[in-house]
Parts: sequence; structure tokens; C-alpha cells
Amino acid sequence: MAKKLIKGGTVVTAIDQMDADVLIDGDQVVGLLGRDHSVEDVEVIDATGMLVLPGGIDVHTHMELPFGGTKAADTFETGTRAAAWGGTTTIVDFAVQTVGESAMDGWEAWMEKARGNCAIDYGFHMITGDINDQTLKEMELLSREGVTSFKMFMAYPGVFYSDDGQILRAMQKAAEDGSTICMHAENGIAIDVLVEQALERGETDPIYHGIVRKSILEGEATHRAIKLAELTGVQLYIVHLSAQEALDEVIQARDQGLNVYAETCPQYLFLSLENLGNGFDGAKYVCSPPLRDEEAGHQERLWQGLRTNDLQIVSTDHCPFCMGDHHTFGTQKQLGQGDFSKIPNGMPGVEPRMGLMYNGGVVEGRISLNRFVEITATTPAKMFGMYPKKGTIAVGSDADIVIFDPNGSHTISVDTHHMDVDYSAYEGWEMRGKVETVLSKGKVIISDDQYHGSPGDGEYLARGTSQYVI
Ligand code: DUC
Ligand code: ZN
Ligand code: ZN
Repeated sequence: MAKKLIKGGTVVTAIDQMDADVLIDGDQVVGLLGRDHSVEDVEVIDATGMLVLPGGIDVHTHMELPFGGTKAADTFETGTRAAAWGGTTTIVDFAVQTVGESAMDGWEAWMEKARGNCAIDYGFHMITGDINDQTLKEMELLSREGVTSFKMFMAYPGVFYSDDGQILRAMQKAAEDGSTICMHAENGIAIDVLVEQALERGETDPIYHGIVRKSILEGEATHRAIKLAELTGVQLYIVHLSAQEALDEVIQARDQGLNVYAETCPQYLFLSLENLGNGFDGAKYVCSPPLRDEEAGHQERLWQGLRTNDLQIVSTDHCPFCMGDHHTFGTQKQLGQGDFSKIPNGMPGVEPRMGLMYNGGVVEGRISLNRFVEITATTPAKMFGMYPKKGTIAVGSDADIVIFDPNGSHTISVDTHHMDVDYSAYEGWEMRGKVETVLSKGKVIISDDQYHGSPGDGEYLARGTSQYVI
């Protein structure tokens, strides 16, 4: 590969903003040059008037996740390609260990699904669905393979759920290995009672998904997870935090000096309980935790948390299911006609994340440009052991770069998106800013509204342990 020079743009990292040209050799950045230089024999990529950003990192995706009798609609091929279109150049997906299965086998199965299919680099967290002596040993083996974070569920009894004893044991082991516990913090046992009672009353529409999954039950589970983390000394990362009660718990833990962190997702910042109304159309917005009541102030508090670094990351929990039939996986959201609890949980989001956060965060004056880079790329890399290979533009970093037009615009629509799902949760939203060019490890994979990559460009990332300790 000839050397490349991204010329004339403004390079933005989590801390700096500089008029600099970026020199790339092979898959790495080899120089950040002032304008006054004479580099020859390079392929020049003109970035005049553009922002030159580190590629986005989405640390929470579920490609092909088996859920509720079907599978998430995007494969590793379609999902990672869509991610690239949106300016994301790395994902961390979730391999799954089901009950009775070895965690190692689960990870290998997910490696197989991804191998040779991804447009961008990818890593894995492990969903540990069955904590027993063997799993605890495998957690250590997995950490040596670059799986240094383990997701546990306080929700979904009978599926992914772990009880407090299992959580405690996994936390003890993760603390010993320097791994992170990622927690889905909702009190699933209590929620299931409320679901049953709602259905008995004939409350079957999607809106009741949002009503029964009370924010106080996210707060309670977050509190319990934090106490168990405090006891064991493990690093805890609360995934998809949606409720102000949960944020309060995280803030308190951080004020105490604990290694407790949290992400939120665009759907909790931009959408609300109201989207779940409108009859079965609300099924589009069924995900867990659910979208929250805007009037109660959740959204505003989440934005505040992002500003004050009580929330460190915006990921997506990308887990799409079609409203109509999916060409391969068949009936999806319709499985929940007449019973909201049977709607597969999840929303598409990997493609619009960067655009939404730029428009809704930077353009609308809620966060700075540097903070935008920090929460979408740099902190994800540090939190999950990928920095500085990923998450910044520096000499020696992978040349994962997005050339972004701050004055461009685009409209989000199912007609133009690249995710393999038949609706957009943000249909018709007009966004300031546009991804113009995307490089993954020095290769231009998006330019001139064309995709130039191929399945297999993306490689497995063996991650280190977290680099984001207090
Ligand atoms: N939440 C979702 O909405 N989908 C998949 C799993 C999860 O925790
Ligand atoms: Zn979850
Ligand atoms: Zn998830």
C-alpha cells in the first residue's frame, strides 16, 4: 500500500484540535505534520474544510444474537459494513455462553460467525450465562485470548439471568484476573411479576413494556451490582444505563472512589416512552432497559451525566429485529402481537450513532467536539483495553480515521441506511454533519458514497485489560 496523506483537515482527538496533515504508512499513522512540509510519493486525500476524527468505537453490539425465538437481523457482514458507513471502525460484540455450555465453546462459535465476514475490526465481550466452576476457570483462559470483559444479566430470568451468588463468584474471579464485569442492571425477577400482572389485566401493547420495566428497578439493580463490586474490588461497567435512578447510584459509587463506570445509548438520549405508544408500531422501540419518560427528566440527566463524565461512553446496544419478516430469520417483532413480552428486545443503532451524537451533541451545544470524540472513540478504547492502537490519531495508532464534513448534512432513513432491518428508529431525522470518507487500518473503505471494502477486512482484536482505572 502506498503512503497516504490526509491533507488540509482539522485533526480532532479527545484533547486536541489541530491543523495538521496525517501521514499513513500501511495500516498505521506514522506522522502528524504541520502544513509546511514537503512529503512526496504519497496518495493525497483532500480533507480541506473537514474534521479528521478517530474512527468510532461501538463497544456494545449484538450481531446475529439469538433472542426471543429469532436472531438479530444484522450478520457480522451486514452489521459491520453498516457501522463503517456511519463512521464506526471497531465494534466489541457479545459472544454468548448459554446454560449447560462451556464459555470457551461459546466464544469459539462467535469467532466462527465473525471470521472472514467483518468490514472493520472487532472484539468480543463474553456473556456468561452459566456461572459454575468450569466457567470461572474459562474466564481466565478467555482473558488470555483477549476477552477481558464479561457481561452478566440481572434481567431475563430463565434466559441469560444470573443470581447474586453467581454474580459475586464471577466478580471475584474477574477481580483476580483484572477483567471487567459488564452488567445489565434491571431487577428481572420483579419485572417478570409486573409483566404477568399487566398481561392479566389485558395490557398487551408495546407501551406496557415501557411501563412495567420501572426505572426504580434499574436503580435497585444498579445499586446491588455496585455493592457486590465494592465487596469484590472488581471493575464494574453498567451497560445501557437509561434511568436517572441508576445514574444516581453510579455517581455515588464514583464519589466513593470505586471503579464503577457506565455507558448510555442514543435511544435513551433522543427517544422516550412516547415512542412506545401508537399501537403495535411501538414494537420498533422495544428494547431493554426501555425508553424512559422524558417528562420525568431521564434524558436531561443522561446528558448531564455525559457532561460531567459520570457517564463515560455512548454505545448502541445494536440489536435489530424487523417489523416485517426478515429474509433469513423470519418473523421478528410480530412475535409479540397480542403480548408485548414476546416482542424481541432490541433496536438498530450501529449506523446512525456517530451522526446522532454529532448533531444532537455537538451541533446542539450539549457537548464539545473533543468530548464527542472522547465518548464515541477514545474512552471506549481505553475502557476495553484497545488504546492507543484504537481510539485516537497518533503516531503508531491504527489508521482508523473518519473524514467528516461538519457542514454537510444527511437524512436518516430506512431507504438509505445499510443495516439489514426494515425500519429506522430515527426515520426522517435531518442531521447536520456527514461522514465523507472512512479508513480502516489505512484502507479507504468508504468514499464518494461508495463502499470499497470487503468481508474479511476486519480482524479479531485481542484486547488487554482496562486502561481506564481511577
Ligand atoms: N437488551 C436488548 O434490548 N436487546 C438485547 C439484549 C438486551 O439486553
Ligand atoms: Zn443488556
Ligand atoms: Zn446488549
